[in-house]
Amino acid sequence: MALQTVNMKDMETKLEILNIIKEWDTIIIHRHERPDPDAIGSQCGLAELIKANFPEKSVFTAGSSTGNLSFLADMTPPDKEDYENALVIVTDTANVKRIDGKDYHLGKQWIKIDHHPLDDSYGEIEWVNTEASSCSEMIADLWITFPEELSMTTEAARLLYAGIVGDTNRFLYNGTSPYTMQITAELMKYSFSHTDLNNEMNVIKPPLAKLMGYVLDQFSVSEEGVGHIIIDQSTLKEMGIEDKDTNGVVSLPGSIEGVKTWGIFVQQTDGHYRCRLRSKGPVINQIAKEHDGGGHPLASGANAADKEEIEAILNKMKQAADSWESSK
Ligand SMILES: [Mn+2]
Repeated sequence: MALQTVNMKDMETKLEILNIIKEWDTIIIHRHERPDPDAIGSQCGLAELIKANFPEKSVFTAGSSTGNLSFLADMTPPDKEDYENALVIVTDTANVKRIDGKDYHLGKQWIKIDHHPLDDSYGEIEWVNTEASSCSEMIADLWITFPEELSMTTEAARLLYAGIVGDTNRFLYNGTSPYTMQITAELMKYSFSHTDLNNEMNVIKPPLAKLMGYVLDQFSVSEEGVGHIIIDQSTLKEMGIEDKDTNGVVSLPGSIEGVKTWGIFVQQTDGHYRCRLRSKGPVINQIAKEHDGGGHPLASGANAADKEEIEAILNKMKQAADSWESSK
């Protein structure tokens, strides 16, 4: 097994995390709300690894049910008492307020493992690797780094593979590195069916297919190359779609000719708009930060109180697109 070259990055932190995991009998793993495959893959992949290598430990996975992604894993939630003598690990979650399962603070020790830019420090140990494609890649990296101490299982490999495929949009996003491909190749040596898994991840429910049609039809692009669409509550209701299902259309506008950066603005039940900002070059996370959000340079989330604030965000994106164009 094992790669020829172990990733030496963050070696001390990885060793520290492995040692802390060994010390605790009870380990509770959290991830972010509205989970995506990487949130579940990193959380449950790590849980599988720990359970397989340290069978005497009690390992729990906390957070709301996984809904559409239950083919990946179901949660094994702890009771409140389980936190009394537990290590809490949070994966794939940049901000404390996005942690799913609000009892995380009851644990006795706290570790953060994440690949988002470091906005909100938390945990006694923070392992943040913004070069990793996904948090699942980081968990696989932990395994590759300590192959004598951690052996992989087919189920953990399946979960970590799903997380990497999810966060890289099937290896298309710029976070995909040669190391991502090497790690994925190692995971593919385990005997899960990646074809079945990919097929399951690619299933689109009919209401989402309708929304995709709506987005492609109604989407507009400015002369600066900034695309946007606003989806209001009445449209969601008409199509029988909930906000959480709109994830499936976020990458869609990226393939329309001339689009450099784009925003999908979905009205929430309280009237405000959840903004998903994406980019093929212009940096947009600073804009997201100025509007109650944050994230990666090319993929961020924000919030807009009303259409005027959406307009303000779009104007900043136009400036970002222009200055990116002139810096080329
Ligand atoms: Mn992620």
